[in-house]
Amino acid sequence: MTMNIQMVEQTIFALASGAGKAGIAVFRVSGPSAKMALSVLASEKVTPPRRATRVRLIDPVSEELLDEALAIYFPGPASFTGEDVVELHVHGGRAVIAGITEVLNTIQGVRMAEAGEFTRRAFDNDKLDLTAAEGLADLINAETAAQRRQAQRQLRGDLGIIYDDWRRRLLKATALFEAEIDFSDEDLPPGLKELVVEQVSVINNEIANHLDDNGQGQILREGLHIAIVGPPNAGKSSLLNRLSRRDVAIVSEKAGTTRDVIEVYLELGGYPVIIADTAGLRVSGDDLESEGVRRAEERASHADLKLVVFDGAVWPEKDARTETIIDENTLVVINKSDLMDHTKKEHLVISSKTGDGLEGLLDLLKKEVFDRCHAGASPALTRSRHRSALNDCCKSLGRFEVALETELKAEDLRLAGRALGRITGRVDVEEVLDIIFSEFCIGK
Ligand SMILES: Nc1nc2c(ncn2[C@@H]2O[C@H](COP(=O)(O)OP(=O)(O)OP(=O)(O)O)[C@@H](O)[C@H]2O)c(=O)[nH]1
Ligand SMILES: [Mg+2]
Repeated sequence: MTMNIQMVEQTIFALASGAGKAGIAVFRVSGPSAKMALSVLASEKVTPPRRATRVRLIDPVSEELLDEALAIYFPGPASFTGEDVVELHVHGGRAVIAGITEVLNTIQGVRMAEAGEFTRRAFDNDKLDLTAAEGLADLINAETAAQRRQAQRQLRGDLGIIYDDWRRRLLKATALFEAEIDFSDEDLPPGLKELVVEQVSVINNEIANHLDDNGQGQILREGLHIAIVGPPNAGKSSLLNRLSRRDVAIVSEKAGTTRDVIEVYLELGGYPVIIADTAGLRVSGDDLESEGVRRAEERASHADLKLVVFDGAVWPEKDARTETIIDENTLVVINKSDLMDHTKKEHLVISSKTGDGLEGLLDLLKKEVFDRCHAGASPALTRSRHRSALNDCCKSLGRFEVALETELKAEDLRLAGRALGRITGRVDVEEVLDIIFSEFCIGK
């Protein structure tokens, strides 16, 4: 682990709670001068670790009372950052916050924290790995219950454990393989090479399985994209307004009303979705409308799920251009049931006007969203950063399997391990190799 000396010597502080007026605001101070900073501010001597203590915070220059507050001292390394940490729970008014900020800023060796710096220090002090740090960021950004659960898992280290396990096993295999190269003349147990090849293939398969996930974890983190598409005037915008329970898109009896893609962020059954209303599909002489149609088709092609809406007023006439869009990721609905005398129910029939059939559509949507976001028992891949590193790892392992030269094979193994190390932030491959190697007692 490399320590940045300058960073460690400085003590940082920031408002840990959100900006603006609130009942309570929390300051966090971290670093070697944290306790000293508290003694500058607080009139009382605060010593008991991890106990909330009532203090009066005083401006040391004017001797004016800034606030009556609660202070908690977390001595390092048993703190979030691993350093000495002080938390101040103050009244959340702007003047209180400004007063305390001003005093803290004047203390020697204490400065305002930069974005993410507390978590950065926690990472530098081995309090969490990169996947956990990302989990923490996701937890803070989580908007739905399912996102919260996924973020909590990742923060707890569930993903880091999996990636680190693969990395350790790969390092071991690398050590065995290098032993085979370096000590081939000596007394090595027979069948080492075969053992490595088998282990590598097992790891490769496990990673490939993890990658083959239909993107659930990423979809859950980023939101499932649903595109509403169909012919003009079918009632797509009316449906969006119904689903979002807001008047977001303009509805009119004129065909070709919607041009821009209109997005609404919704929660369906605890899962995040982004529903997009699009322009009605048709050939148009109007440049703006044509651009809208182009955008509609592009959006449909990238959507995780398409909600195709046909116009019930002309049913069973179907629009051919819309029909070409239908695939296995499509839900088809016929809108304007109030204008239809529908006896056959082979499709979902709804009315955005009366609300008829909307419950059924919502249930179906929730089920589709669940199927696409729910990852099941094992922790899901949540970020493209992880995916690309895992792909790199698999590529290297694939090259290892086909390479003929021993030196090249060893390099492929090292590259594969390094790719995994990038995910958790453990890139000190050589160091760990040394440890494993020294335990290995070749020939002795
Ligand atoms: N009777 C009836 N009329 C509806 C229903 N849904 C929408 N409409 C009407 O159909 C017309 C078109 O509705 P929109 O929601 O603007 O249709 P659209 O598919 O967004 O149309 P474009 O944006 O032009 O592609 C409007 O006059 C709506 O009031 C419905 O369920 N029943
Ligand atoms: Mg519209």
